Formats: sequence, structure tokens, C-alpha cells
Amino acid sequence: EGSSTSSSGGSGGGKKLTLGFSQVGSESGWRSANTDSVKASAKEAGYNLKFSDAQQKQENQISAIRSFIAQKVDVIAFSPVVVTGWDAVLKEAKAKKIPVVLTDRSVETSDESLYVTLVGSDFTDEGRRAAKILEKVLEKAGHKGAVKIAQLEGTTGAAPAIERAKGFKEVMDADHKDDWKIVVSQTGDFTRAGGKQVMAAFLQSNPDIDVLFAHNDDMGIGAIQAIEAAGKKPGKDILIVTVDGVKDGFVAMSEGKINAIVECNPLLGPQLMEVVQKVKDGETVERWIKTEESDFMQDQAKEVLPSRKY
Ligand code: GYE
Repeated sequence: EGSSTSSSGGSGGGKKLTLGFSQVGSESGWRSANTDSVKASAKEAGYNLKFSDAQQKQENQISAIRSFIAQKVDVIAFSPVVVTGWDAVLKEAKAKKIPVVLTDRSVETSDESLYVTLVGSDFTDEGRRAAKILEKVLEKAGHKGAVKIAQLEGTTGAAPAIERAKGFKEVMDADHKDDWKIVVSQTGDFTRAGGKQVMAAFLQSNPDIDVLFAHNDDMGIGAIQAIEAAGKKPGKDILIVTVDGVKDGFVAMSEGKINAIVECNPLLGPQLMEVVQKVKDGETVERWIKTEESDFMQDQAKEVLPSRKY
């Protein structure tokens, strides 16, 4: 208010802010919750939202962004499916003076001026937290000695896949050089089907896996099906740590099939809309607006499940 040049996002009058949003896809429960959050908060803020689903394909995101530029939207927000390959299209947005806000996932770029800010989680820390909580899980299970770990990675080249693996390895190299070993690691593309298929192959090549670290709940849930099909008990014969904390993850945990979950909060809509307005108004914003998250062990699952919001 008070400013005659900026348009107000709310119902207070002025021209509606138009936001172009390019979503990764609909690969996981996390993603559906994130999409719902973005749509609901844009509505709440009174923005004109142009929403586009890229079906996990970078080329679709690039065309969506190009079309937002052509439509002269006020702000572009997107969750980049992979970290590299964005400079050209981001330069086109910059040339047309359309600010870009990243949400959820980050990009690698040599030119820091190509985006204003990132609203999202610290994935490296999530990886570290996964390793730390695995220590507790192993202790609870009374597991002694060598630990053979299988890792289900997220989408190849995506920030959460790269950084969760990195954070986990960091703790492993520092504190578990002698006892922990990642014996197999492959992408399951953040999907249930991917998790199931890759886990089945893991069990064939490495029937003696002790632990599964899955980069998201959905792959973990798919893997649980493969583990059961192989006649083993998930959560007992194979200890499982996942990331996200979606409802279905908590259900699996309350059934004893997942041992611990590192939360990654998808409800980024409200913060994103706030930042978008500030950016449109030319205010300075922080370079990285981090999400607050918690970790959960199996014995908390039943109590926490009813209050989970996604
Ligand atoms: O963990 C996964 C989703 O980028 C944080 O993407 C997000 C990840 C999330 O597919 O479930």
C-alpha cells in the first residue's frame, strides 16, 4: 500500500499479478502436495496463475518458460527438474526484465543474476540427517558390525538427488568409513514404479542388503513391495530410511515397514507467493529462503500420522 507504482496482489485493487509457474511433474506424493499448495496460495493471494506441468522433462519446462516470457507475465517461478542447462532461457527472461524465482530445486549457473532467490529445502542437510537417523535406527535394531546399504537415488541430475547423496556420504565418510558401505546405488526417478523395479534388481544382485536409503518415500514404498515379493520383511530384514514425510510414508512407517523419515516440506506455496510479490515490487529478498523441517522415528509414526498435512 502507499506505493502508486506497484500493483497489489490481494483484492485491494490494481492489476492482478500474473505468475507463470512451471512444475516438474507429478512423480510423487510430495509433488502433488506441492502443486496443491502453489495453486491454493496463488488463489489466496489473488494472482493470475499460469500453471504448467513438465512431466519430468526439461525441454517441456524450457518451452513453458519461453511461453511465459512471450505472454509477458510479471514473475516466473519454477522448480527445475535438473540442475544444468538453464542459462539460455534464463537469459531470455532477463533480457525481457522478467524476474525468476526458483522454488524447491536449485540450478547451477555461472551467472548469479539469472535468478532472484530460491525458496526451498537444504537437501544436503537432509542427506546428513538421513545418515544421522540411520545411526539411531541401527542402534534400535541392535545391528552390529558391517552395514551394507542400498541407495535409491532421485532423478539423475536433480538437485535433491545430487545433494541428498552428497550429505549422506559426507557423514558416512566422516564417521562410518569402516562399518558402512553403499553396495548398490541407482536412480528410481522419485517414483513408486521406479523404486519397485530397481529394488527388485538390487535384491537379485545383492540379497544381503541390510539397509535401504531411498531419496523419497514413494521410491521407498515401491521398494517395500519388491522386498515383500522377495519374501523379506521391510523394516526388519531390511531397515529403511526415506525422505519427504508424505502421508503414505507415515502409514508405511506406522505399519513398521519404514524405520525413519527425514522430513522435506512441500508446502512452499505461501512463502513463494509472499516472495513473488516482493520481487514484483522491487524489494530485496534473501538469496535462499530455507524450509524448516524435522526428523521422525518409527515409534512416533502412529501419534504424528493424524496431524500430517500432506
Ligand atoms: O523429495 C520428491 C519429489 O524436489 C524435494 O521431488 C523435491 C523432491 C521430493 O519428487 O518426492
